[in-house]
Amino acid sequence: MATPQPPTRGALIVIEGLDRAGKSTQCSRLQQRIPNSRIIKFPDRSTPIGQLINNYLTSASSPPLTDQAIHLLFSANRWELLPSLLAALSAGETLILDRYIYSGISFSVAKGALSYEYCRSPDVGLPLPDGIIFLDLPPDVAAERAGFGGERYEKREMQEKVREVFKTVREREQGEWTVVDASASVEEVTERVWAATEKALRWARENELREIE
Ligand code: DGP
Repeated sequence: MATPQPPTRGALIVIEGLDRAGKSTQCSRLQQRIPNSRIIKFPDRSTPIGQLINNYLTSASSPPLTDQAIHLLFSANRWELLPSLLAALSAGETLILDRYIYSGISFSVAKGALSYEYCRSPDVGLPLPDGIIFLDLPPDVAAERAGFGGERYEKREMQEKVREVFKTVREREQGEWTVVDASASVEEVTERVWAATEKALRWARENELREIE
């Protein structure tokens, strides 16, 4: 009788980009195509830590949190979900993350007061994605999309800075990066995102999950 095999692990796929780049749409489309998959959105505003983050983003915290405090809360929000992420991956579920540590570094560095090394350090030890897809969109195009402008960071100048820092992040951070021009049609973006995802799914079938160093 054949010995039952443990399930192969799920893949960890990250979609990153500026605000209004189309991340949520692409995450849903991926989720529809990948059997046994789930979207995890960061920040997860439903937890107590996530509620503090939500208050900050909607300018409801008074006095406002310092740059250091909010930076560490964003990271803590990822760490608090880690046990459930690892359990899902080892049960064979593929996770599609809508933002991850790369937003964490880019938004905080873009504010100007915190160094790159400081910003990346709290996330060291979290799982390294099998593929990171960056939806690239000039901030002036993003600004024309519906819904732009409501929250703290959704200002054109800030988004320009974030886009610049993301370039450094893509050069410095390990992992398989794919940049997709998000100003193309939704269908074209979907196909490019899918091509990168297929590679990540293959990688995950053949390789152990690693940690961010
Ligand atoms: P979203 O819920 O995806 O609209 O993200 C909320 C805002 O917070 C958005 O402007 C991007 C920013 N953001 C997301 N993750 C982080 C993070 O880890 N650190 C910082 N400083 N900002 C983040």
